[in-house]
Amino acid sequence: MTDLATELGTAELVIVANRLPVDEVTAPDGSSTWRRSPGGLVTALEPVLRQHHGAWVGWPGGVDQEIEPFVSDGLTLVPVPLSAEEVEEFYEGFSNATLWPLYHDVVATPAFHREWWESYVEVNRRFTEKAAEVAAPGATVWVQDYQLQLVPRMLRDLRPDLKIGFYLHIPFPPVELFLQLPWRREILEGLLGADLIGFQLPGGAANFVRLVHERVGHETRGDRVFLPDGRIVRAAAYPISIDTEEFETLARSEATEKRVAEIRESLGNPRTVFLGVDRLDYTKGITARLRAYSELIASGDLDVEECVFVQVATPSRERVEQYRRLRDEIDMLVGRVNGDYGPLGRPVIDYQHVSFPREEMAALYRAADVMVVTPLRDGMNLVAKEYVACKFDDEGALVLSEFAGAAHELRQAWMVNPYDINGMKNALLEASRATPEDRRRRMRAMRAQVKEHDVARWAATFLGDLG
Ligand code: GDG
Repeated sequence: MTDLATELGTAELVIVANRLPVDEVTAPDGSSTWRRSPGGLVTALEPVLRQHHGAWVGWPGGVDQEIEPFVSDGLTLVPVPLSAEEVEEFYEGFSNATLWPLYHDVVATPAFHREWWESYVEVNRRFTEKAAEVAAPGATVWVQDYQLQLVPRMLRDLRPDLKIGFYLHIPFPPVELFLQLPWRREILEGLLGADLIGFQLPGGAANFVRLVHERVGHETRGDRVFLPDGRIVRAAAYPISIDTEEFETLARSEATEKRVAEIRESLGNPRTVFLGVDRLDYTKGITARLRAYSELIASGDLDVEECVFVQVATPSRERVEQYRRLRDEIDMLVGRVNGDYGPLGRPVIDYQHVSFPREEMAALYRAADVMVVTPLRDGMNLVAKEYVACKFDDEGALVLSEFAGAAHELRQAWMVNPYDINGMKNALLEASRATPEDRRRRMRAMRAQVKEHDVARWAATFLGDLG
């Protein structure tokens, strides 16, 4: 037997996630290869997957790709195909236009469609079947995120021998909001198929346990649910993190150092660089943040000759209607502010609707004096942690929304309520005018937090508790 779980039924650890951790790249001659997609999850899980004869089950990202399991960079990957209709109904529909807004405090209105739900059930079953095929007897299966909440139950029915964990990367909503979901009972039952259910924050775990008690009628005590068949399910918080060392190493490199100088130069060597980095998503609070900043420019509290706001908004879910509208809204806002207040050749807001390589991200973080992270609701927000990880000289200030999971750990940030524009304006001013000692004291404390709690520790803790 090889070290790789290429034979069916031999994987001791199976990760089941919506996406495989690779993207298909097509060469000019038409041939295609797979390239590892950057991301903390795969970095964290790679060593454990190797150690434990592991496999990763996920969608390869295209339409109707019938691909046999394969090995890429030493990882065994098991593709789950989706049809064009399923991409529309399961992925863009139920996952991203029903569950995503519902779980983020309905900051956009969730759409409920019965066909989308049917597709969600169908696709969850397909993921389950693949996972059941590759898992060795008694293996551990770790299911990831909101797209796959029915998998734990379906998998337990097929394979009662498995140890099953589930982790939700986004917030689990308050009881009153969750109850809007026509399929609320099925989702709760789906999750209860797991032995351990992980949430970003204790509040999410508590919401879940309360719902199970009130709506499914199971006995609960603390973080435990007692099922009629004698099984005990635990629901607890495991705040996710980043590969802190990797970011710091990247930030310290000479190439980054050089790039930081180039970036500041190209921005006109301003005194203060404000930075926002987000997927272009309505949960991230991009418009309100840019509005707060432009009011400070309009009033003269911030001088356009001395400051610039760099906003990176990575393209995301571009076929979903609400995301298209948001993009137009931001385009209009940035255009208006730059037209009204930007001197020739100097934008007030330098808006980048692109995805940058990781190296460029590290340079941007290092170049930024004030990082502005103001989601209306966010499970964790890794950008805030990445910024802190890159500030090895303890310089820089973080403005952070109370409604990001990260606010529970990065307590020394300038905290804001992203719905309070005046409050955000004050925080932006305070953070940019704080004394170097004050900034350093805060940054040191936050750095100690992310250094100790990195993504490897997150994965090890969850898997340890599951085992
Ligand atoms: C979900 C939850 C939770 C962004 N632009 C570029 C780029 N990024 C990277 C960032 C960061 C990641 O994408 C975004 O992570 P976040 O945590 O900020 O947000 P979501 O994508 O919404 O993630 C969230 C997370 O899952 C993990 O559990 O924290 O709450 O919503 O790593 O650096 N990376 C590169 N170029 C870009 O232009 N290379």
